[in-house]
Order: sequence, then structure tokens, then C-alpha cells
Amino acid sequence: MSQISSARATRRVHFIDSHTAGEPTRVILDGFPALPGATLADQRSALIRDFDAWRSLVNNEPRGNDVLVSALLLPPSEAGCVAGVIFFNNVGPLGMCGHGTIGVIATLAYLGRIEPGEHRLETPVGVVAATLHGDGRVSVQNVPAYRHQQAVTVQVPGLGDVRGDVAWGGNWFFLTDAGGEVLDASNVEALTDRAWRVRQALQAAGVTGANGAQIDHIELLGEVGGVSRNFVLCPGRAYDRSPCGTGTSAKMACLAADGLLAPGQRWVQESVIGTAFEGHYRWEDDAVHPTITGRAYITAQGELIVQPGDPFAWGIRAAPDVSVERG
Ligand code: PYC
Repeated sequence: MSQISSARATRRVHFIDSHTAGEPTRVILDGFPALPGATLADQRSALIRDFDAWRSLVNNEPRGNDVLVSALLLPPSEAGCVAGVIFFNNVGPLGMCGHGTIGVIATLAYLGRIEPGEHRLETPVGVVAATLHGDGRVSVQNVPAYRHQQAVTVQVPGLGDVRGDVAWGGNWFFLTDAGGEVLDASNVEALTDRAWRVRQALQAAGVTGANGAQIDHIELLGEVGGVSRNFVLCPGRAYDRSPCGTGTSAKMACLAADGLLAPGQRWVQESVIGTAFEGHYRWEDDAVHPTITGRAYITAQGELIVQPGDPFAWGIRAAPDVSVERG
């Protein structure tokens, strides 16, 4: 029987939406099925394997959109964490998410669950600490970042040779210059096209992160008015409206590896729409420990409703009867 016709009751998922430097985050408070697994990494695997239709329901059209990143709040398995969180977007889960972490902290503050101060959040790629400042800004101490490969050249159809670095900042990035493209919101179609071609060429050439991990974020870089500006293309072909917390972390790791950014030195990273994160890093245990600071604003609170028989319960791209009824 199809999951749509077998759905007997109206489903309700409670959420709070925010944006961080223009990039939206949807925090899922309840209504999502319990994910089996002893650790967050196990629960993330269960999400991919068995609950992908729910990811699509929450994140994709007609209840969400391609730009949105959702943050599923879960009880933490690590002592001292205020919550566990699995981030996911229009095509699957993310490792970490900088703008999303800022959104989660702003949401917990909005709900009155936390006060200004430091709070630890468990993610599938490690624990991050976030400081909620009195003025609403949030500083995220991200997982350690590093450059995995320097100056990789890839032959990109239509663009020629493109050279860049492969780096980890909580997700895998290929960082390269914008190839003469203007880093401005008016030019996102050309930037998207360029970044997507680079991503496909990396895949075709077998260029990966550590242990064969797919490089699913492409970061095009340049300067506007003497300030670093980026365009980050996310795994589902949507571009990040924020400067991308994990992308900024990867960028700082590359700068550190080149001796161009000292520990504690301030780094300002602008997004393609002109919003900014501030960053710096601490050098500890032979690794770059990045901190990024930004601010989120709450935009909506409510419940997603799925009525029995809705052919688009699981998103407009899911065929009505291909997924299995869950939860
Ligand atoms: O801020 O790390 C980030 C991020 C990743 C994808 C979208 N935003």
C-alpha cells in the first residue's frame, strides 16, 4: 500500500524558523519520528536509511524549499550537551552547519531554554560549543578544520583548468577563486553554473575528501572592497545566503596552512549577498579550531500539517507511492 493512502491520521510537526545572515534554518521541535541508534552518528545513518521521506516532508516543497537547512533536535548522548542536532537540507544530511548552529542557539534562547553563556551541542561530526552573547550574537567553536589537499587542478568542461584546495570545516569543501565572475547577488546564476561544473568535474576526476568522502560544497572566493567574499554552492545546488560557517572554517584552515592568518587574528568573511561572519581560530593539538560569530533572527513558528491523502506529503519530487510509511 502507498504511504499516502495508508496514512490514517493528520501529521503535525512543530518548528521554528530563523535566518542567519540571510540563510534560513528550520528547527524541528517535535512530531518527527524517533530515530533509532545509540549515538548521533547512528541516528544520522537511520535518517538516511529509513526516514528520508520525513527529511523531504520537513525540508522540501511544498512545506519547505531548496534553500532551507533543517535542524532536528534530539536528546544528546554526550554529557554536558544542551541538545543533539542533525542538520539536513533538500538532498540529505550535513555534517555540521555553522549558520544552522547559530539558528539553533537563537531558537533555544527564543524558547527560553537557554540564557546567554556557553552551550555545548552534539552533532554527528563532533561536539561544538556555542556562546550566546547578551546582544544576541552567537559564537560557534566549530570542530577542528584542516586543509586536506593543496592546489589540486581539475579539468572542467567549458571552464578549462581550475585549481583549488580541498578542506574540511565540518563539511567537505573545494575552495577556488571565482574565475573572474562577479561575487554579487545579481550574478548567482553564473556562479551557480560555474560551481556546479567544478563539483561535477571533481567527481568525474575522483577528487575527494579524506577516506573517499564526496566534496559536496564548492566555495568560490574573491575580494570586494578589500574584504573576502564567497559564494558557496551547497549539495542540493542551492547557494548559501550566509558566508557559510563551515566554509569560513575551511577557508581559515587554508589561510592558516599558508601562514596567512595567525591564531587569534580576526577574519571577516562576506557572503555573496553581502552579509558577514567574523572568525578567528585557536591552534591546539596541532589543529585549527575555528570560531565563527554571527546572528540569527526568528522568522516563524508553527506546525507543518500533513493531511491524509496529500499526494505531496513527502515533497513534490517524491513519487507518491515510492517511500515506505514510517513513524
Ligand atoms: O553555515 O556551515 C554553514 C552551512 C552549510 C550549509 C549551509 N550553511
